[in-house]
Order: sequence, then C-alpha cells, then structure tokens
Amino acid sequence: RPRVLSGIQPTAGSFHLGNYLGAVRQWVALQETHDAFYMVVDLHAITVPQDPEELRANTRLATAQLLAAGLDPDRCTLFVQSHVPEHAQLAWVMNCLTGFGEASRMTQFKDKSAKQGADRASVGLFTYPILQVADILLYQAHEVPVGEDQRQHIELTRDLATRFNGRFGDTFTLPKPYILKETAKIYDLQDPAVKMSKSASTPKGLINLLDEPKATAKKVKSAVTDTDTVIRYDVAEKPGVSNLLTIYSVLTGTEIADLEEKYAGKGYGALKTDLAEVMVDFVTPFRERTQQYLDDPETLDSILAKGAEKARAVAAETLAQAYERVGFLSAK
Ligand code: AQP
Repeated sequence: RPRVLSGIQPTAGSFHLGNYLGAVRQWVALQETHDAFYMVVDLHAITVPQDPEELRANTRLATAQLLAAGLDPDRCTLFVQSHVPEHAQLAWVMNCLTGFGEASRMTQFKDKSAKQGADRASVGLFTYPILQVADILLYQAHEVPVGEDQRQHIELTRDLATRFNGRFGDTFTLPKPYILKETAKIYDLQDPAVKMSKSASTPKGLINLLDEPKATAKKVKSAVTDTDTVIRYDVAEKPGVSNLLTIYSVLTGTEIADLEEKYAGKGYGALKTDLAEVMVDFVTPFRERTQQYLDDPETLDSILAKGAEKARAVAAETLAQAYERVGFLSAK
C-alpha cells in the first residue's frame, strides 16, 4: 500500500470547516486505501505563544475530533507529534540543509509573521516548514493530503529530499501533494475572496465544527453572495455562491451540476436554508461523537500511545539511516 502522512494543529476550540473539507475528510477516505499516518502537530502549535494546560487539552480535543470525523485507529496510525522525538531530530538535519533565503520565501511564514509583527515572530515559526519536511520524510510518505495553502511546503519537502538524496545517497521518498481540486480552498463565508482560517476569518465567516448548530445555521444563512440571483458555479464571478455550492456538494455527495438544476429559478434564500440544514445534520452528530471521546480520556490516551509506538517504529528506522548517511558516529 502507498503511504500517506498528514497533520493538524491542536487548535483551541474546534476544527473549522476548511480543515475538515480541505484535509480531514480525505484522511478518512485514504485510510481505506493507504498505509496512513496522521498526527496532531503539537510541536507546530508552540511556534506561537501558548498556554501549557490549554495545549494539553487541545491536543486531546483534536484527537477526539479526528476520531469523531471517522479516523479509525485500527485502520490508520494516529499519534501526537511530540510523542515521536525523531521529528525534532530529523528537523535539525533538514534545517542545516535549508538556505536562509529559501526558508524566507515561505509565504505562510510571511503571512503569519506579518500578523505578529516580524520582530516578535519566533525562530520556530520561521523554521516550521522545515519541521514539516521532517514530518513527511520520516515516514517515506508518497502522498500528503492537505489544503492548497500547504502546497509550497510540500514543494520544499521535495526540494530538500532531492538535495539530501543527491548529497548523501538515496534515502527519502519524494512525496506528492494530495489536494482535491474541489475542496483545495474553502472560503470565508463573509469574504469569499479569502480562505476560511482560524486567524484571518471574522467569527461570522468561520464555521467551527463544534459551535452550537443553531449558530452555524445562522452563519450559513447570512453568508455573503452577490447582487445577482442565479445559482451557478462560477468562482470568478460568483465566489460566494460557488463556495456554498462546493460545501453543499461535498457534504451531501451531490454533483454541483445537479444542485444548479435543483435550484434553477429559486433564490439564494432557498439554497442557504437547505445548506443550513445540511450543515446542522453534519455537525450535530460530530459534536456528540467528539464529546463521547472527550468523556473518556483514558481511551484517547491509550489510542495515542499505541499510535506513537507504531509511528516510532517507522520514524526511528528512517532517522537512523539519515544519521548514518550524514556521518554521525553510531552510538553503541
Ligand atoms: N480554508 C481551507 N480550505 C481548505 N483546506 C484548509 N486547511 C486549512 N484551512 C483550509 C487545511 O487544514 C489542514 C490543517 O491545517 P492547520 O493545522 O494549519 O490548521 P489551522 O492552523 O487551524 O488552519 P488555518 O485556519 O489555516 O490556520 P491559520 O489561520 O493559523 O493559517 C491543512 O491541510 C490545511 O491545508
């Protein structure tokens, strides 16, 4: 089986609809066909200031949401990044292979550091794409299911893997991004020109999966569309309506063309009312399942312990090989 690897930050509160449709939904599907490794990336979470107790709680919360979304620990390896020390160890090697200018070109760093003020941004935030490179290469992943915003980091991963392999001999598999066109970028409901994101979206434009279903329905009903009335998929001319059609289509498994036909001659109100219902039907059981997992932290922790053991077996082998190749004396 080909291997996939991906990760998600243990965000405070809840995953948002962009995280789910852009990434986690694909993770669930890929565990059926691939040797799948998924992790909660707590090392990445400390690139910005965090509260220790909240980080611990958010790591369990992220795990509970991944299980609620359909990850099955018998079908995939689910673990927490800091439980596998090889990530930080390989990241150091990769840091030493990366040019300063090359790292400076990462657009996510530019965006995120601009928000914090460049002088306040941590060196960890600057090098986090390189930690991500290590995350992927440790598992010799063939594909990395992510949203469009991560494409540049997968390219960096390929560049660094090629560089390492060229300098030290074939060691790492070159991964490909696994990005589904239709859900590559889910947009903010209030500003369909920007991606839905926990840091950039206004509260009204961001659908948090664990919010009260009623509040979610309200956000859908007040989504920004346009002054036209026709329900048609056209990202350039009708970004708001197209975003709603994408969400509707993916959550119900209905082709967009069929939705366009269904709503021909009907107004935006009808589309929004129905989508609000679709969304409520989706988030209500998701919230319940998440809560059930959270109510049983021992089970969560034991799933993560087993996952870490499986992950370490793979990661340790790759790291040992990489260490040997760069010339570290092996510890006897
Ligand atoms: N709007 C989106 N559309 C499609 N995919 C998205 N992803 C995030 N936003 C969208 C994908 O979700 C996965 C996990 O991302 P993350 O761990 O970076 O989560 P996050 O930090 O909560 O994502 P945000 O909201 O995008 O964070 P900020 O605001 O800090 O930049 C990734 O595969 C990502 O592509």
